[in-house]
Amino acid sequence: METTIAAISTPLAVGGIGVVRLSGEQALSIAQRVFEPGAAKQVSQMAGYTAAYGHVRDSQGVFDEAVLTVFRAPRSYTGEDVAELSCHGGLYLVQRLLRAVLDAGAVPAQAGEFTKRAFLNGKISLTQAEAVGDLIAARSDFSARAALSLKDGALYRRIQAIQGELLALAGHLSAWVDYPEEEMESVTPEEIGDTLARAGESLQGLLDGFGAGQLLKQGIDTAIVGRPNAGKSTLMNLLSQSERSIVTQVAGTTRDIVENTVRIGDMILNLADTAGLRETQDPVEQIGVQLARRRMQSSALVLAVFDSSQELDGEDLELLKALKGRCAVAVVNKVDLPSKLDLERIRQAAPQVVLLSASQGQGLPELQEAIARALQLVQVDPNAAMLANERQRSCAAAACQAVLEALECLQSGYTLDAVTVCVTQAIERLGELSGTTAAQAVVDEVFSKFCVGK
Ligand SMILES: Nc1nc2c(ncn2[C@@H]2O[C@H](COP(=O)(O)OP(=O)(O)OP(=O)(O)O)[C@@H](O)[C@H]2O)c(=O)[nH]1
Ligand SMILES: [Mg+2]
Repeated sequence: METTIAAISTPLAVGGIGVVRLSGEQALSIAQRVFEPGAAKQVSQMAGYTAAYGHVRDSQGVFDEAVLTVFRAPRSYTGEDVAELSCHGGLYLVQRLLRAVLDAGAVPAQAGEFTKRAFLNGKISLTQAEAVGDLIAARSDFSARAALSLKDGALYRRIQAIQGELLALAGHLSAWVDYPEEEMESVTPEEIGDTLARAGESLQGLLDGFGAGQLLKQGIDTAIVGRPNAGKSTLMNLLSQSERSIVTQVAGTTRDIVENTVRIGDMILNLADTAGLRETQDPVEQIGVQLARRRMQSSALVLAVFDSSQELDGEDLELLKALKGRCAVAVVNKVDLPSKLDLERIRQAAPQVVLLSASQGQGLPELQEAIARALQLVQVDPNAAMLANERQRSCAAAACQAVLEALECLQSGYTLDAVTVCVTQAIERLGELSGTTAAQAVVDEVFSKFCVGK
């Protein structure tokens, strides 16, 4: 018999209510042991999607008021009987309630075990289960919308469609291989080629969108660089809306890298404010400058800050050169002061140039737009089918590779056996992606990343 699992499903923190969730065959009988309904209700008689007010008790007696919500199999999150006990939120009460249900026969749920049961009971696909994790982890509107679309099955449907076509093709192919003498009027080599090419394109489309989607979800590593005193730390603070970095009029103020994650519109930027770039004798500052150069190299986006009240110097020109071919925005700062710098020179070197006063906030919307343009991410549609993580990407990449190999076999006149082998491989990889044929280890790995109680 399957165990009945229990866990605290709300954060372990002080709050209005705290929820202990039970799932499994014994969910209602265990709930009955710890919950006393207020009215003359019987827990065992409660229908699905109903709630009852009452009290919770353990061996010491009644310790809180609670509401019991009942979900009957298969119409529940996990597909099993589910009971949710909501008591007052608070570290002590919720843990005491959990202990009470464990004493009454439940076993502690593993991380993600509720969602894993939903998957094993066929309530959701593996990609939809992953979406639940993504939804919980979402830090921006884009991430939340992308996760919701994954949860709604946008990716699953796209994968199913590709898999369906390949399965039909594999059927034709194996008939052909098994009965070569029969006339196969239904498919021609051209049609096989077309089907394979379509599947390949569809998979390639998903793979192409992966990088941009990931960047938007996890944040874009962004280095703020430039000469000492250009206003890098002031820009950091402006974007952070707080005094994150120390700002002084002393050139060489910032030494260590100061990091902060900020949300700008739909984008998450992992900002790094760095030491001003210059030749210096100060050993501490030297290390800071080295760190700054290295961070600039490893970042996906560079915000290069120039002081418009100063003429461009050698260091500025070096920086402009280093921006070539990079995803970068030249930020011409201190435009509230009389301008001395050669703006044309910057415009020639950098594709995105923004005039800003970091201390006064003027030019911030333009900076946001320039960043979006530099990243060319504005056209990523969070509602479209999108690969959500590395696991999904590698399955899709392997499937795509197999499809291309099938196409190659077909075009170079190999036997249809060879084509069939490749198509079968592609189907298997897609099954792994959506979870229909995923190995136990893969499934376990997916759910181990969840929090307990989900
Ligand atoms: N007028 C004006 N002053 C600014 C502006 N932005 C920054 N400053 C001033 O410029 C000076 C240097 O600013 P910081 O932000 O510390 O410059 P930084 O680039 O971080 O300098 P280091 O850390 O030394 O490399 C401070 O006195 C700021 O108040 C601006 O937009 N307008
Ligand atoms: Mg600074």
